[in-house]
Amino acid sequence: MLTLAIIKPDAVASRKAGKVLAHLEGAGFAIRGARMVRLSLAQAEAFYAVHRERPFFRPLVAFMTSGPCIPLALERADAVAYLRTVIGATDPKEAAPGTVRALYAESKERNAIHASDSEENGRREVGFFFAEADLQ
Ligand code: 3AN
Repeated sequence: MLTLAIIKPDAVASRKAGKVLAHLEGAGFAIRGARMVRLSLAQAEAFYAVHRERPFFRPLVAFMTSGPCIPLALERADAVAYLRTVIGATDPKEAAPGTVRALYAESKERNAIHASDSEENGRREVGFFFAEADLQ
């Protein structure tokens, strides 16, 4: 099963992308797709469309377009649920010790990594960044 992760602009800017990637591989994920992209405003708004009405939508879009990020298509058994466990809670102050966000996130917004939250969203989000032919 595939899921989508994004190493967010904060982690790329602070040169933690390699550590995050190593953590994901260490957790048993195989990298099937990887890119570095700078999201446009329209792309970030479309990706986070489900959050359009939330108070953090504008700052979230501004942050996600502030610099390059690294979308990853990751494969593992039970990939979607397992990656959620590996990244930890949205707010690093609440994230379990040893999770990606506990280790590398700066704040609830600048929180190092995105992960799909359901199998349906996983399929949609992998398709947002990768054509079938791009997946290895
Ligand atoms: P998660 O990334 O843990 O699935 P979501 O889907 O609820 O969290 O939120 C999407 C993104 O929006 C988060 N990764 C985080 O960057 C940001 N976010 C969520 N809730 C807040 C909040 N209360 N304040 C600031 N940013 C938030």
